Amino acid sequence: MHAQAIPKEALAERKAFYDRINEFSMTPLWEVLNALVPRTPTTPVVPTLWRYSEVREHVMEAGRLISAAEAERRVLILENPGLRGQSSVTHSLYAGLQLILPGEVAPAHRHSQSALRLVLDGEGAYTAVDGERTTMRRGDFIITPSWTFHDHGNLGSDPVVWLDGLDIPTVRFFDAGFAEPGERESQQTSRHEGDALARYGSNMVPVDFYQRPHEPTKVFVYPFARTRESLLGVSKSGIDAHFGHKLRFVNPATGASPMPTIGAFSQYLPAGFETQTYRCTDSTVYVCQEGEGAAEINGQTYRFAENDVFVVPSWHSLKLQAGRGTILFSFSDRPSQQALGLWREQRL
Ligand code: GTQ
Repeated sequence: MHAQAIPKEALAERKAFYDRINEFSMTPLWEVLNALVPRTPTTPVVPTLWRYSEVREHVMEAGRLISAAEAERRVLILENPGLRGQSSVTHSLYAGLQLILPGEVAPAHRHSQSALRLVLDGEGAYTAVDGERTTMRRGDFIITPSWTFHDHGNLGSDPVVWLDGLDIPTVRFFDAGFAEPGERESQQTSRHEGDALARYGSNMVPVDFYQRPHEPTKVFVYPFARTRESLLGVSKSGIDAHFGHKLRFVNPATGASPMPTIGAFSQYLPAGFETQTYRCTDSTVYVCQEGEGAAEINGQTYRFAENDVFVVPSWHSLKLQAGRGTILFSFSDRPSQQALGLWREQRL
């Protein structure tokens, strides 16, 4: 920025001035202005890939070291290498791999943080949200909106692993976090399994039901079987050059994101398909649900297989390639950015 060199004495005088005002908790804007308002987004988030084949054994080992009851939630946090120590996978979001062993319970609680689960491995677990249980099947996308009681349990004979995505860093940024334990370990169910999906998730809602635009959805499970059917259904018509066949999950009553702080998406890339380059301001966490392929992020290639998780940071260019037919789930803070009028994208 500074075209001409500044004399040494002037610099020393400024430095002495900065030291004096430092006592008053003041600091000069002009030293940091360009970093504060960059011409294009900058981020400490770095592209990262967690291979499930490499991390699964560590998740299982956690199961030998601590019970779900003692841990409350037995989770290995996926920490972005650019944000170590901050329990963050992107600047605004948290991700972790949660393990629940046969017979275990992760006790009921609620918090202002919103959560999503994507079931990766094993069968027989359930999540209960606000009085209703749902069996967790591989690929299912399940949500626990802000301040809803939730507990998890495993009634089967396999260890069950899922990916947790929460808006913990977002809520921390606003210093707006509250939490409360439930009265009992496993909440009493007040509705049969499938009630919410029948009532709110079948192109109809109860006759007297109305939601304001940003209220979270009453549908708390988006079964993979349905998602897959929709993706394959739309794939019979034209394909988008940047996204393949990509759908976003919605609150069916409003068309808005299922939860206000986290957006979720699923896309199908046919075998051999390669996307055009794309970038957007929401750092995004991807999970390979089916198939395999490669993500080229700012020119660097990451090969992924089933259950692998990878992060594409804000304003990094992304090109996806599918080996076999591939289904990618993804989530980001897009609805927060859109609500604040900040979100941008670019198709290259
Ligand atoms: O399942 O309620 O990964 O409260 C972090 C915090 C999971 C949960 C996490 C949580 C949960």
